[in-house]
Amino acid sequence: MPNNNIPLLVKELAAGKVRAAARLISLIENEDMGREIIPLIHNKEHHAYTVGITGPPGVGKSTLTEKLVLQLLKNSVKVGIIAIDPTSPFSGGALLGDRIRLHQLSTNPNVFIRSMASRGSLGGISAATLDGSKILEAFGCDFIIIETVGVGQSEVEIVKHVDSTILTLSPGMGDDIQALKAGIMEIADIFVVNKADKDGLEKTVSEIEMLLRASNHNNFIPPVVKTIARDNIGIEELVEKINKHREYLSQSGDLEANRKKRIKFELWHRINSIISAFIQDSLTIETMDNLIDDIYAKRVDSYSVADKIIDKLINR
Ligand SMILES: Nc1nc2c(ncn2[C@@H]2O[C@H](COP(=O)(O)OP(=O)(O)OP(=O)(O)O)[C@@H](O)[C@H]2O)c(=O)[nH]1
Ligand SMILES: [Mg+2]
Repeated sequence: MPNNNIPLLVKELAAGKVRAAARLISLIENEDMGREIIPLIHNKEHHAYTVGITGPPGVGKSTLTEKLVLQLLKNSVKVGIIAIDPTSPFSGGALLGDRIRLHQLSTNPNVFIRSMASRGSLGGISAATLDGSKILEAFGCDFIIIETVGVGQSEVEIVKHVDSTILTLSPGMGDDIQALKAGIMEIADIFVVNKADKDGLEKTVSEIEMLLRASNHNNFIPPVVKTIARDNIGIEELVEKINKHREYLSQSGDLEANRKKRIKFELWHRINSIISAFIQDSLTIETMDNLIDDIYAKRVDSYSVADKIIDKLINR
């Protein structure tokens, strides 16, 4: 029977037991137990640096992640990887996880790999993913890499939750790059053009640089790194650029400011969900139906009804 003794699991997590980390993340993801687990975690000294890797399907994000992690491990750090699977009714979101588990990282004791579904509503990234990365931080990871597929608005929400965002593209994506203009160009901290062995590399790089010049980057100009992830080429430079961005964030004070912004966002999300659950619990279906009838018949308006519901709850 799987272990559900949360205090014990949290203790084992602090001691670096992989199985405890895995079990706790499952409890958070599948049983919605973040509320029970996260308050028990007290690892005040340790901060993990979080990196998001996003980009269109098949550009080589997982290959890049693997090589990046191997490079980071040279400085003997502990790395956590969360691969976010788009939840599909067919795959159940397990496909990427299976694939990523196949490679050589999965046997390294300093690497923790986890695949999680993208369902949920913290703006594209699930609340469970955020709690999952808290578990990995408590587990002692120095770096946490989150891989997400896609360049649509909801997928790139990842940037609101990590310290550095890497947008991965590949040669021959002319039209796609044009389409990226809105939003993502402004949010990526580092651009990677992977599959640099393919035709059209320089064209893609110069298109990105052109768009970058036209967009809004005041202080930190995102570098464009060419990689051949498959052959481990360009990865050292990528690590260098990540470290540079990290340094910039630390020195400018943005690292702390951005993290506090994320805490604010998360805190409001929690407050809002607790309040709505509370209000929903306090309203019977019958009361709700009556109120709807009243609004329908124009006896009253929805603003006044909402105010009344809140007033009643606060003053009772
Ligand atoms: N030619 C070439 N192929 C590469 C390179 N890097 C990765 N690939 C190949 O590209 C394919 C897709 O790689 P993945 O790492 O799975 O790409 P991904 O972006 O994680 O894919 P999804 O998670 O499915 O979106 C694989 O067959 C890789 O071997 C590269 O630098 N050059
Ligand atoms: Mg992948």
